[in-house]
Amino acid sequence: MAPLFTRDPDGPVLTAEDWPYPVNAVFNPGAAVHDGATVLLVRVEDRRGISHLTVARSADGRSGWRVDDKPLLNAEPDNPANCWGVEDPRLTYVDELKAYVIAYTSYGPSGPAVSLALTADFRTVEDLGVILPPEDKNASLLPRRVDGHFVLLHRPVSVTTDRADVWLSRSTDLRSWSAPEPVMRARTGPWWDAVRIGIGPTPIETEKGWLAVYHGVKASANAQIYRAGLCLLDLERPTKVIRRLPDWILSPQAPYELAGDVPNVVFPTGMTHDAATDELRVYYGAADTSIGLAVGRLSTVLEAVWAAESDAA
Ligand code: BMA
Repeated sequence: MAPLFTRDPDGPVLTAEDWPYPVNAVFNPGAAVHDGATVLLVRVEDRRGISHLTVARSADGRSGWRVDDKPLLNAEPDNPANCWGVEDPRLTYVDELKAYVIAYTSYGPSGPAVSLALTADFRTVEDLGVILPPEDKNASLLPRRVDGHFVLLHRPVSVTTDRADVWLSRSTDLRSWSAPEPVMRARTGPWWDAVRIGIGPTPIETEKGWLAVYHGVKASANAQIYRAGLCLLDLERPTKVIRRLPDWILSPQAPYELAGDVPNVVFPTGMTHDAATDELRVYYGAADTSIGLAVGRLSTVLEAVWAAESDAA
C-alpha cells in the first residue's frame, strides 16, 4: 500500500535559523488557516531551555514564513504554573466563539498542566491559564459542542496506575471541566504505541467520525521512538473509538527526524484540510528541533482508517 502521507520535499519547513531572534529549537506547532494564510503557533525553545509560543505565517503553508518578533504566549518567571515554559499548542477554531482556542501545556515545578487561551487574530490573546492540574498535557479541543458541552481530549497521568492514555473532559464555559472519562489506551507489549499515547492536532469532523492523529511511544533499552497514528472517534459519543489504524502513519526516517535535541521523534500537533483540493496537512515537531510537514488526502486517509478493524484498540 502506498504511504498515506508524504513528507514535504523541502522539509523541514521551519527551523531555528528562520527565527528573527536567537533560539535553540522550533517544533510542535499548532496550525490553522486564518485570513487565507497558514498560521503556525510554534513552540520555541530559547537558549536557556525554556519554551514560549510564537506565530509564523505563510501564504502556501510551506515557504516564505513571516515570523513574529515577539511571543504570543510566554512563560512568566513569577508564575509557578508556567515559569518553566509554555509548550505544544493545539489550535481549534470554535465558530460560536468566533475565536481560536489554544490548548497548550504550562510547565512548572509541580509538573505539566493543561491551559487554554483564546485569540481571534493571533495578535492578542485572552489567557485562561491552567484548567486541568498536573500531571496533564497533550490537550486538544473539539471544534464544536457535543451534546451541549465543549469536549477536550487530554492526557492525564494517573499516579496510581502510571498509565498515559487519552481521556476527555467536558465543559459549558471552557473554565471548569468534568472528571476525565477514558477514550483510548496505549497498546501493550511490542506495539509502536505501547508506552504512552497522546492526542495530536484538533480532530477533523468527517461523516464517519472525528478523525484524529495521535502520537505513540515505543521504548527500547536505550531509546524511545515517537511515531504518529490515526483513529476515528464517534461523532456524538467521542469516548468511543470506532476505528484505530494498526500501522503508524509517520515514523522518524528523514535525517532531521532521526537526529536533533531528542532523536527519533515525530510529534504531530497541527493539521489543516483544504476542502477544495482535499489536501490534508500534518505539521509536526521533528526531533524536538525543527518542523516537518506531511501531506495526504483526507478521502484516502479516511478510507484507510475505515478499513481498519474496529477493535484494533
Ligand atoms: C513529549 C513532549 C513533547 C516532546 C516529546 C519528545 O513528552 O514533552 O513536547 O516533543 O516528548 O521529546
